[in-house]
Amino acid sequence: MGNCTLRVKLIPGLLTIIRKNKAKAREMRVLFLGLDNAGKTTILKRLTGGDVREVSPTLGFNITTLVRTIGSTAGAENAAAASAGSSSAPKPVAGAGDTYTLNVWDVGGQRTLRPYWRNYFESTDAVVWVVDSSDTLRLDDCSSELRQLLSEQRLAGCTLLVLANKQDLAGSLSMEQVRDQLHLDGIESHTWRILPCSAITGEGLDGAMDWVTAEVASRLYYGGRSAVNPGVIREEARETRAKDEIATQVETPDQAVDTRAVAMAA
Ligand SMILES: Nc1nc2c(ncn2[C@@H]2O[C@H](COP(=O)(O)OP(=O)(O)OP(=O)(O)O)[C@@H](O)[C@H]2O)c(=O)[nH]1
Ligand SMILES: [Mg+2]
Repeated sequence: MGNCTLRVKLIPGLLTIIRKNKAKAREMRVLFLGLDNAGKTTILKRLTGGDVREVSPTLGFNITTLVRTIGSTAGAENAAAASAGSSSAPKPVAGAGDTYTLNVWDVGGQRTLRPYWRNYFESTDAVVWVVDSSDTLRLDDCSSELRQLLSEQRLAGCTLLVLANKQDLAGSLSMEQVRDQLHLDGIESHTWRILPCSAITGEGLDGAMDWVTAEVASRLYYGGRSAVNPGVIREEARETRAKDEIATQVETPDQAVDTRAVAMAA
């Protein structure tokens, strides 16, 4: 009986400590999606200092951990200022100087793999939608896949960053042209930005990742759009997430690759 009382008193205390520690860890889950050949894996290779010439189509998914420190103003605000579209004005960078761990899921975009995307939706804080700006023939396909994604209940409330990739290629559409072709101005369900980049030269990537990190951080950790007590919300989300990740790995196609690249990107 005495033992039982002690346990009842200890468990809530332990839970509080665990919650506080997890909140301090400041993690976020980011999903990299887009049509095949858009450059998702190459962008992540570039951000982690890997060899961008050694990239092959992703047949399952890759998990990459990015550790990023938000700049005081430079990256995130410049990115916001350079971007087009979202009606919200650039806002101060939440938690400048704070470090965040981004658990990034890079999922293969081939048509046969797209039905599996839904296995990765749960507890996603941000979607990075990568576009091959030189692939003008598939922009309609790209647009309708994005629409479908944004209508997903489990992605409601997450931040959307659209990357107009391959800006180094002559003949690529500009960021504004990609924004128009994808009808981004009509998006009211999600906070979004479009930014130009090149995975090959690396241009635009840091600013873009700073923006998405700052945006998610402001919501999760600084009382942005999200409600009270983000630490508790995060803890609950994480418990669900752990269960989902186990399920996801079971449901992923046989060819699934799980390459863990841990990078100190910031
Ligand atoms: N010129 C140029 N080529 C790029 C750029 N980004 C990616 N590529 C090339 O585009 C091809 C596809 O890149 P991936 O990173 O494999 O594309 P992905 O989106 O991961 O494709 P899936 O894994 O099939 O979904 C590769 O040959 C890359 O070298 C870029 O910014 N500029
Ligand atoms: Mg890939």
